[in-house]
Amino acid sequence: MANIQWFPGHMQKARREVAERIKQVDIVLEVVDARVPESSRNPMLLEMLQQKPRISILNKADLADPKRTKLWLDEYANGEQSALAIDAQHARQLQQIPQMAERMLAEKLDRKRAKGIRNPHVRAMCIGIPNVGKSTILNRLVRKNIAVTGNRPGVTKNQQWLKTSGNLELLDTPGILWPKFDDQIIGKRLALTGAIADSVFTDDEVALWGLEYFQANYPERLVKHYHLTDEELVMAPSDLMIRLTEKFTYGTEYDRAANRFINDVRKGELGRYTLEVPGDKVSE
Ligand SMILES: Nc1nc2c(ncn2[C@@H]2O[C@H](COP(=O)(O)OP(=O)(O)OP(=O)(O)O)[C@@H](O)[C@H]2O)c(=O)[nH]1
Ligand SMILES: [Mg+2]
Repeated sequence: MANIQWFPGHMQKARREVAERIKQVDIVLEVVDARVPESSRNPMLLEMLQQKPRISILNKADLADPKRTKLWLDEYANGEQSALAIDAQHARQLQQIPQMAERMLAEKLDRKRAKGIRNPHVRAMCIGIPNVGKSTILNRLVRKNIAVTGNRPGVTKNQQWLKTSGNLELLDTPGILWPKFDDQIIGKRLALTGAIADSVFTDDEVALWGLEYFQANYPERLVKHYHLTDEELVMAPSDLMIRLTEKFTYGTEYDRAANRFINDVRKGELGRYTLEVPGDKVSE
């Protein structure tokens, strides 16, 4: 369910449900897209967390620019925010999740052990905007441990705790929240990666923004993939789009060219990329 339309009623319901489930866990796994780590965060999660510990999981790291992923991880570390970069699709770095959770909850677990609980569990849930990979993470983590631990007090009947390795128990239903919509740049970053419905912006708007971003940040990728000359590389994005349309032999079908560029970016044809770095301004 990649492209939910969020209406105020939906948001309120999602918020209520997530707030209810947060109460049941020891730690929250905030899943974001490593290509847009800030823009793919839900704006309200922080206040919903109250005092609950959180690990920010930069998923789809296989698609993101590794240098920039490192910048982001350093930024989080500086802010004393626990964060991990993983590739759930190919099950890379996943075991860091239970390990980090146990480290963060060491005191609480020790207290439980002191009370005689021999093998205390860590309860967690994935939270994030649509399409960031919450279900993939959940499935990968429980792959060999589908066994359900049964009903426990305080857990509604239709929710189950799924066992993973490392004493981690995951709530079976991830919390789906909404992205930040109120900002044009954030919206375009999300649109270019395919995180929000294609109806929010026109292909033309998204492609022009994306072209400009790649011209400024990854010019060599444009040169390599579209065989751009030096002169083409510095054209105004709208002129470059016209030039690309010609190169694609699409006549005057600019929208078709815009759509092709967007799909090339999303499919990774232009390489691994990240559309924001720490400290980027958020408003246009
Ligand atoms: N390349 C890559 N793709 C991923 C990764 N994780 C998930 N995906 C893909 O991203 C898409 C969305 O993954 P889901 O796990 O369904 O995402 P979700 O957050 O559960 O989405 P909703 O249920 O709609 O909220 C799927 O096509 C996955 O195969 C990853 O680490 N790398
Ligand atoms: Mg899902």
